Amino acid sequence: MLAQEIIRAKREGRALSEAELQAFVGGITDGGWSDAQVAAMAMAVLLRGMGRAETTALTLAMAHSGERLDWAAADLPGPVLDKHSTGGVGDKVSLMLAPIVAACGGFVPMVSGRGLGHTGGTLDKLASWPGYQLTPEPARMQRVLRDAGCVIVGASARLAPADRRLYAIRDVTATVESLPLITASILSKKLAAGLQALVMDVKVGNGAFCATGAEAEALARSLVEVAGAAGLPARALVTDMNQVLGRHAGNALEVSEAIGFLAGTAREPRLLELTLALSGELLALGGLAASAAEGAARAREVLASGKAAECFARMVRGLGGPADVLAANGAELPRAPVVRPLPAPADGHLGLVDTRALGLVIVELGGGRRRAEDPIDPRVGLADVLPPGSAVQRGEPLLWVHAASDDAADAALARLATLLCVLDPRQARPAEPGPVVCAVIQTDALQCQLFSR
Ligand code: IUR
Repeated sequence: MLAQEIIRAKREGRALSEAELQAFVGGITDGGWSDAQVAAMAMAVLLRGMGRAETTALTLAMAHSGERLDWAAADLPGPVLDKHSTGGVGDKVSLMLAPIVAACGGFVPMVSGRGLGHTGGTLDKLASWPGYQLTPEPARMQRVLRDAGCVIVGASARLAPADRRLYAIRDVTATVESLPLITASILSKKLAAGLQALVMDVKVGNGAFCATGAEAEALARSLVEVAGAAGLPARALVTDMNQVLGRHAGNALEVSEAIGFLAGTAREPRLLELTLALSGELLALGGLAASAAEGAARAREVLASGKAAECFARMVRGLGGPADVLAANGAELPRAPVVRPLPAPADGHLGLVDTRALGLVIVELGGGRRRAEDPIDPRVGLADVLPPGSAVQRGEPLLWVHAASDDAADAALARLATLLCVLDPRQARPAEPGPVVCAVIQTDALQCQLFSR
């Protein structure tokens, strides 16, 4: 099958056969297709689209392009479950959801990515601890999963290798924004990880990849339908990303917020609501709760009892992080040498904020990457960020900048002063943040009870 003939077929808008899609993925994986051919195909898909059956065939071919994790031999006494987020500023939900689901009887082998752009990656957050093993040997990963119920690690290059090459080419050819290619990219890695159910958090808003509700819903539907067709029961929540999620954004700051959340010292209400909602959906999908509401109630119980915190501590210890992460309460995390407030310029209420721009301030501080090979400074970020709509008095901190130097703090504060505006209540109505969970997307055909209770 000639690559150029397959590209031509898609260019003309024809639906590709399973065999043609397998040839495409095979060519990506073994180098049989050149970068130019892969890029031309990506552009043809972006312009012509793909039906659900095509997207499913592409996703499965990519999932089978390398190693696949198989948990059957591990004989785990519960379902293997996972979560994916399309990424947001301050989104540290995975750090809490994995141990919550573990404490409820699930097993969560979470293969996470590094961040690129204005949203942070879970892996970068955990890399804040110097000893934490991001890519343990498979035997260690299995041991920690069995012992703690969850293990958050980086993807091995051998898992869905077709996605690695295809994503790198999409990234430099303006072909990232293709629904079928995004769907296949996200799901191929999750399918290769051998899951039994998946919950997805599709973010919408000014800090998200999807700016509008319609875009987010289309992506959520594509993900849920293709996952189902590929044999992976899945649901997606469309959730708000028009403000920083939780109080802190920045790697070590977010880990410290997650520890406080699990230990019960501070649970920011929107972060709590979203964490419970996603956990509840996943527990229900995995058969560990009769409904999402019952799952959320169970999640609340294991948070209150400290069981979720124990699972997190066991995972961190098992992967070489601090021996007792809860007792230390984040003390081992690296801290920025410069911490400065952004004072409110006047009395009033905080207006809506460009969340993506806040994320880019963290990148400028050194807490994110511009290019894949950039190093990360785990210490920096924004702390105690007040939510839009907050009533503030002149001089009160709107947030705190954690920076590596005075110069970096000055530059961040100057930029932030233009992003966070305090409105006079006599002239403008206070901003009213929308609900955290905007929609739940599931396929009616899928009633998945994997494990009888
Ligand atoms: N995350 C992925 O894993 N793949 C994609 O294409 C995008 C985000 I966009």
